[in-house]
Amino acid sequence: MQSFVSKEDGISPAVCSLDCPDQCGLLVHKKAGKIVKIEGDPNHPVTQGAICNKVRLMTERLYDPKRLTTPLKRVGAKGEGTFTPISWEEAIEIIASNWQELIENEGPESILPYSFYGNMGNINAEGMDRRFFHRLGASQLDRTICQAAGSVGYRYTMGGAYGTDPEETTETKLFILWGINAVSTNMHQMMLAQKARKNGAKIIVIDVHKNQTGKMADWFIPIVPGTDSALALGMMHILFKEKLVNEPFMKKYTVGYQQLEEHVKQYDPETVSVITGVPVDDIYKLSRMYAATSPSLIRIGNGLQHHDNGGMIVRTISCLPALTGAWLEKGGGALKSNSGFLSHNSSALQRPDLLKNKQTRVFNMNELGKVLLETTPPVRSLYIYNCNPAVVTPDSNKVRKGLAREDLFTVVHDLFLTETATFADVVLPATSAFENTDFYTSYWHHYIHMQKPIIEPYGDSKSNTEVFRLLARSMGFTDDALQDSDEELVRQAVHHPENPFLKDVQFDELDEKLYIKADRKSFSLDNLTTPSHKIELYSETMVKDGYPGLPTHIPLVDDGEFPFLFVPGPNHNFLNSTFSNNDKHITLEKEPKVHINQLDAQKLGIADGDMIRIWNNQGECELIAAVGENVLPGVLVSQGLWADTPGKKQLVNALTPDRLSDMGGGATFFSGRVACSKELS
Ligand SMILES: Nc1nc2c(c(=O)[nH]1)N[C@H]1C(S)=C(S)[C@@H](COP(=O)(O)OP(=O)(O)OC[C@H]3O[C@@H](n4cnc5c(=O)[nH]c(N)nc54)[C@H](O)[C@@H]3O)O[C@H]1N2
Ligand SMILES: Nc1nc2c(c(=O)[nH]1)N[C@H]1C(S)=C(S)[C@@H](COP(=O)(O)OP(=O)(O)OC[C@H]3O[C@@H](n4cnc5c(=O)[nH]c(N)nc54)[C@H](O)[C@@H]3O)O[C@H]1N2
Ligand code: SF4
Ligand SMILES: [Mo]
Repeated sequence: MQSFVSKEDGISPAVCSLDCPDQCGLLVHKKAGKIVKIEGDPNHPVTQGAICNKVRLMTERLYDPKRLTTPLKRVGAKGEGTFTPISWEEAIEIIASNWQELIENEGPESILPYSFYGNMGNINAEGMDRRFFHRLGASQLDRTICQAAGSVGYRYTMGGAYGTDPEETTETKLFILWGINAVSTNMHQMMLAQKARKNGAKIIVIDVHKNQTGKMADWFIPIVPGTDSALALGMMHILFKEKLVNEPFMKKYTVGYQQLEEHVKQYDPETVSVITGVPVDDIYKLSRMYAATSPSLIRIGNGLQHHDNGGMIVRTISCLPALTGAWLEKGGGALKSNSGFLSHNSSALQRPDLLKNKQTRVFNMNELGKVLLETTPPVRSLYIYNCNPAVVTPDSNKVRKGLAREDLFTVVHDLFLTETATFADVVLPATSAFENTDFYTSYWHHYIHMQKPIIEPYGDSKSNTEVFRLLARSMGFTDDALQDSDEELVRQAVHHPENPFLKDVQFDELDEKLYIKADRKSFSLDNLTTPSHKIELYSETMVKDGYPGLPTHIPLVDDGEFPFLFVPGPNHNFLNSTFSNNDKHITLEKEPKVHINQLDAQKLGIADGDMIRIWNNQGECELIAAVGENVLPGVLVSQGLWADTPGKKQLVNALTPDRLSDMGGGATFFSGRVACSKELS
């Protein structure tokens, strides 16, 4: 199957490969072997033909003249970006001989893979790569940059990544979009909410930035960054005090509600208002509305967990639906991630047995700068794919200093010569997802998708799986598992009888139908995957893990004297750093802005449209001030991970801390402090 790409023109169904919860069904139009148009698949049950602008313009990226077509070898200084084309044979030979030498002299753990989900396809993002590096015995990477803290926090309450089925949210009557910029980052949830709104639903947005989503809300509630646990606890205080809780539900389905009632007495609305900046009256109004409106859904975003206390924030918010019993109603409950419903057979896919019980060291991806500059014995080689750490990883000046090390042998596999790739010794050209076989599992809706290749590989590009097969052969690794075809990899991974929601899904059926919905019938509030099988308002496991057993507000880490909290999130027209190098997308996004409250701007003599300097002890950047009331005083919000551009200083991660969050070793992008001024350096 995977080697066969139809020569025929026509329209093929496909799935979006990007790291986005919506995982849209697409229709890809092909003419003379080239993709000429991408649109939404109107038959897709959830995404129903609507797609974002980014992917509607994807052909610009697929055929961008800057796309890599051959392997490259560095001829200039690291970071300078001067390369010469080489053959695949030469590229693989350089990599294999470097690694063989390193393995002999310094051991396999001197080699570190570094990747994330630039392509969400499971076999290309966490399949053959894992097999290969397990067999090699490389150091391992803890992939914590995105949702780690919140996932752990949510799991303490609910047992795993199980939430409301988004398809049922047309029935929802109250949406609380909490720390999620859904208009940009989960557009179909917004569309479903709009549909529900026609039937009288209300949309509340709780955010530190009145962005595109906040502007569409019926009620926007601005909050001080990192204080959402306090607000949720204040709501619980009112729900208990005013007897708005659903006692029979709590009795039947939860652990610890009586302790919680006592515990939240300290979070009276006056105290909470001082912490959160939310007026006392609004805390009452929100709590009463939440209790009175049913079904209610809390859509928990990833933004609000990119904080020092992000795990506890999500842990706390996810307790709320249990107080009102919102879970019992169709369209009610909470939705952080639904990936639990679609979990595949990861041990069959990743083959941890190839490690042969070796305990290799593990590095947290958020600490890449430290890992490269401070580890002994040192990491001597990086293999980077599906990821652009020179732009996306916190404290990026430190990351780049590490990448510039002369004694570090770096390979980057990507579609473009990214900022990260400019530091590589060898660059390998990657296929796009439309050139690959893979399967995809959404972390929002309940569908598993099959993707078959629609076009031939661009230039001499190769998929991730194919490169690892070549590397395995060249390294003399003879294990059959390292030569399995893409189809075999998918087949092994989707066969997962242990996941009750996918137990009946077979490869052949998926291959034929292209998407199948997980069967959530066996999901039961009586039988959650927490230790008690109930919703754990009090968690013994948390106590064992060193946290308070009850949801608690824990302030952000003291990050020094700088006057502003800096929240540099994603933007509408890029997908993390993807598209930030594509002209059409840059034009749509216009320029990198930083939102500042007018009171702060006035004090600093900053006018709307001024280029301002933002700095802290780690570095600086220059962004264009958007003055107004979209953020609270003391907060700066920027949007987008902009590409390096000559003469501009727009690398926001130069300023973000590489501290780890309270849970899961997550990132703390939004908990850093900065100063700003009109004076440029
Ligand atoms: N267009 C587009 N879509 C994307 C992405 C993209 O880059 N562009 N990225 C994809 C990826 S990988 C992810 S993880 C998701 C991320 O998408 P979301 O889950 O929406 O997360 P963010 O956009 O990072 O942040 C969401 C909101 O949280 C707010 N926020 C920050 N701190 C706090 C806080 O302390 N409290 C509250 N209440 N709000 C806070 C921010 O202002 C922002 O509006 O989107 C995915 N989809
Ligand atoms: N300041 C700040 N920083 C952030 C965030 C934030 O909100 N603020 N968000 C964070 C979050 S949530 C995330 S998830 C990370 C995301 O960070 P990354 O995972 O680095 O995501 P992208 O920037 O989209 O880069 C993905 C890269 O993978 C490449 N790629 C795509 N498909 C393939 C393929 O099949 N093979 C190979 N080899 N390469 C491929 C793309 O061309 C692109 O260069 O960023 C984090 N960084
Ligand atoms: S990026 Fe998200 S919204 Fe856009 S097409 Fe892909 S899955 Fe759909
Ligand atoms: Mo993410």
